[in-house]
Amino acid sequence: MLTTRQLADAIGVSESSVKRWIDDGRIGAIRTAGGHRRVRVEEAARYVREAGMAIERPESLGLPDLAAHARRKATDGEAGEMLYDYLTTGLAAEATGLLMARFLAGASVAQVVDGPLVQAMTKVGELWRSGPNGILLEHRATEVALRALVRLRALLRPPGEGLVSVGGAPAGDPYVLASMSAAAVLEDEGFRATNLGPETPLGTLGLSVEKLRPRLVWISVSVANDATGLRREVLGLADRVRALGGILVVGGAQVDRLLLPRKQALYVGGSMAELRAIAHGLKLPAGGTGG
Ligand code: B12
Repeated sequence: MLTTRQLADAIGVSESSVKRWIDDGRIGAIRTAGGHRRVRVEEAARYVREAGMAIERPESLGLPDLAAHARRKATDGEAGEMLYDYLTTGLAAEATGLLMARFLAGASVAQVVDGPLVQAMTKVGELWRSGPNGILLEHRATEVALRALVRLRALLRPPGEGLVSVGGAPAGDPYVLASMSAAAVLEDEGFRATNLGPETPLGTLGLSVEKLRPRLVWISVSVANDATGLRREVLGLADRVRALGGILVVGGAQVDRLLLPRKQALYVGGSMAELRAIAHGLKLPAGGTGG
């Protein structure tokens, strides 16, 4: 929770302005027992994005350096190159700062992932051909990117009353970033997201569907060694999800190998932007999206 002073310092305005914006409802706040206004970091982030403000002193919000990135106004390609350098040299704070700066400047989580993160990881993916050191860098880059994503998720709206979603990557699939990204994208759309992560047997995902009754279930497929078996399992899960009133969205680098049919309540998506659009459709009044 931020004090009005901390928030004012961070965005470079007077404390009285922050108090006024709270009192006229532009910034959500709670009152302490002693009557002081306190603002959640997620609410501060929402306000900064919507008002198009710059965070001049991110350290007041406990955030890493954002100003350097905010000033650069880099394209997705340039940001991807920078991120690649941060990920492969282990600069987690810089990687976090880059992703956050773009988000706070108004990009959606989907744009941040589909853009710079995928650019950087695609380049990381060329390293393994040059030997074991490449695989080491792949692991390290993934770890650094994961830390940045976790911190970005902390800026997203607190879950509250949002629609429920759950997902993961199937057994035999060790990839962590895609499923974590899906969770962050859904949270950015106001969903409550439970990421079961990599190596989740689809039977286990099915059990959590029965328990949580999600409106949206996602599967991220980066490995499809047994495409026929996985296809069968995915279709089985799709039936279970549909029977309980939800939809299943399947994506990931290897999803095309499953040759999934067009089916009611089963969607195949190629990017985080598509996941976001599908999720957005679910929030519209009935009839908003087709099956
Ligand atoms: C990190 C990484 C690894 C790490 C994974 C660490 C971890 N715990 O996550 C490790 C070191 C384990 C690894 C291992 C291997 N890897 Co690897 N890996 C990668 C790398 C560099 C990044 C993957 C990643 O996280 N991307 C970031 C995410 C966010 O992007 P994404 O997965 O592309 O997802 C996007 C879309 O698919 C979509 N999406 C994803 N999920 C979902 C879900 C839904 C619902 C929707 C709608 C959309 C969606 O949106 C995302 C954003 O646009 C890729 C390179 C690349 N081009 O992707 C290679 C890559 C996937 N690996 C590859 C290879 C060859 C291997 C190895 C065989 C050899 C090696 N490099 O060590 C082993 C095999 C592992 C196995 N068990 O099968 C190849 C695969 C080639 C192929 N087509 O089969 C790639 C493409 C590298 C390359 N250019 O050769 N790897």
